[in-house]
Amino acid sequence: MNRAFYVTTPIYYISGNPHIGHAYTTVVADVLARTARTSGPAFFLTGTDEHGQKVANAASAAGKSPQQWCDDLIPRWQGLFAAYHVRYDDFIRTTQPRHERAVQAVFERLRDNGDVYLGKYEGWYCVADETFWLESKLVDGKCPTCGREVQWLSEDDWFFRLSKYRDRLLEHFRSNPEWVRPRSVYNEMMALLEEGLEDFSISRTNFDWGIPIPGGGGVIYVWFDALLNYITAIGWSTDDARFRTYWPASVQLIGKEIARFHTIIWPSILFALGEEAPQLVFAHGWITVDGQKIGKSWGNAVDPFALAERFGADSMRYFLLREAPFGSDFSYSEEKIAQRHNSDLGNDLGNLLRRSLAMLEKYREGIVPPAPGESAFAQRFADLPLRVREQILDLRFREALEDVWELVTALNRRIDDEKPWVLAKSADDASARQLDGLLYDLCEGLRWLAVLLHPVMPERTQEMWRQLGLVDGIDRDWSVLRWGELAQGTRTLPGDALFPRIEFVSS
Ligand code: ME8
Repeated sequence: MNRAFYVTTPIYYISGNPHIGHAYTTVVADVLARTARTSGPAFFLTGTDEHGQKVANAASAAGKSPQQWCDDLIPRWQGLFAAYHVRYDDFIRTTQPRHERAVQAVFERLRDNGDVYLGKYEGWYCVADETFWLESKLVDGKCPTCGREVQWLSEDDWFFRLSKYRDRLLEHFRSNPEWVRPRSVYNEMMALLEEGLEDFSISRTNFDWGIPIPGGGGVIYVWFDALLNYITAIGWSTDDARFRTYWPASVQLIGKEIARFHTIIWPSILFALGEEAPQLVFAHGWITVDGQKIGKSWGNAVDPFALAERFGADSMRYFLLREAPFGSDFSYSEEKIAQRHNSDLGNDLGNLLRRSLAMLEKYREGIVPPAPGESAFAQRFADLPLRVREQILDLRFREALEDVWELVTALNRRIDDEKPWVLAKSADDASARQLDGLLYDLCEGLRWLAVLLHPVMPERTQEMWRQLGLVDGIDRDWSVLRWGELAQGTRTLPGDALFPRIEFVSS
């Protein structure tokens, strides 16, 4: 079946300014979507989570209505993604009527089939995390996740029959050991499942900033509302053909702190609706500063706009994907970003382009010479595009970049070994042919690099493409990338440095 690739990010709480952690997940999704699009249809969804008490409180502190407050913040979020060269297909806001109507339809469907029922809720609640807690889970009487005070709630609520789906979910985990990655998160979630699951409240009556429960009785719990965005955006209940094209999602990206919502509650809601669980939920690690997770409420949030401005969005994207194996935490520092920018990007890649085009200019008037024909060099890299695509779509970004860098290194080494400046001085035909072959391979290698790095660095690779004298085709299908396709006679257009050096003075 020709199903489209569908990737999602969490929808972010709109209650504050975006930080680098939000850019991280969204950039990763963008890289996946751009890579998938080279071989078929792909759909990339992100958005904002706009309901709940936290948002209502923040709006009221700012003296605005919650809707006004959200509307005022949206440009900042969308601006962040634009600043990081993210190209999503849809941006869902949970206050949009398309979403609200579909969430109400889910509620009614599950109430009709008995998976949603009326009961009494009494227990602890953390507003900052919008999470209910059992007494036994509290740490010193406070929220175990964020350490804040919790409040006691006692209300008549609608409940979701989560307990009913435990066995099915356990079976799903057992027969699909790769559906939650990394393995550490899978194991943690399995342990929770083995402990047992309790039904949970999905309605709130002590505030009204949420989707009204059909027929009255408060508003729908913000997580129940938010999780459904992944299917309301693609036409669940309104456009079945579209929905079936995309669901189940290929990859749902999340930070590991929200794994329980996405791997236990979310698939159970889907099962209750008669739908399949997503194919993969990947719970990635945290970007930390001094060992602490970066978060908007922690006072250590780093302004992601300033970072993109200072280092360039594409260098930031490269750093985020290259710095750590995807899944692990990693610490962030401007020094590390500057190092990646200056070394991998400036010295290795940027200089390769600059040197190659300068030599072509000097020795062949900037015109691409004839292709050398079959070579061991071309042979060595023949499977690189498909290998890299597989690694990216398997979320092994660091390995993919390391493999691409083998080509960067090999091309740089050929310049050092074959010494074009010596070849250019000798008058014999063999040297001239060797120089032609080398210059051709350098340009062809750079063309490949632009193609393979395009999903990661969409803007800088476009500039490489332009300097190589190329116009269309940077987003071509990687499976038909062949060494030797670069046309003889192409006029290259050397330009400014791709990654100008950034002086970094550590404070
Ligand atoms: O949890 N490192 O929204 P949120 C890496 N609205 N990624 C980080 C990060 C960090 N330090 N900090 C945040 C919510 N993230 C809910 C989600 S989904 C139906 C509802 C990223 O604004 C990471 O993807 O708190 C994390 O899961 C997400 O932002 C949390 O965003």
